[in-house]
Amino acid sequence: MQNLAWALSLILMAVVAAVFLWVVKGASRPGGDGGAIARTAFQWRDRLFWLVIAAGAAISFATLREWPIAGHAATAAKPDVVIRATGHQFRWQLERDTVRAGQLVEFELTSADVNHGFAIYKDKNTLVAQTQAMPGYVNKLQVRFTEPGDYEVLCLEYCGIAHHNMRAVIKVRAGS
Ligand SMILES: [Cu+2]
Repeated sequence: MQNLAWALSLILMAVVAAVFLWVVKGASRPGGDGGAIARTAFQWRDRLFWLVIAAGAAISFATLREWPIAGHAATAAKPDVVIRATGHQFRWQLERDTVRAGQLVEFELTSADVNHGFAIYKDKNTLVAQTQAMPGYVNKLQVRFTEPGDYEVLCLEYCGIAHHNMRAVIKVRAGS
């Protein structure tokens, strides 16, 4: 479904771009009096237009090539521990809740009902990592806990009346 939506979006974007280029190509040049100045202005506008397009393409290519979220596809390293986790209204179900400091832990997140936000906190206010837990999808989140301690898991997506009760604890023991 997602792939179909993506393909349709690409096709529609191509159609819009083609219509746009066709209109640009067919647009008439200014004529009449004041022609020389207007022509120069239009020439500059044309050049600037293509310059902006080229700059936009180059900047997009340079900045979007690397996926900015760790733990996806080619950037993902092989984890030491995999923990399957499921969000429910209104609790977290973790396959295991104890790991060792220094291990690369991969959470495989999904949801049994609605969207939840799986967020791992160190202390009260430091967000360590987060991703969405979505029904029908498995989202992978890789985390390397460097410091031992208790890490609290909270829900970052308002998912219903007892959303605030969605708490779990990941215990990170000192590494061996
Ligand atoms: Cu929630």
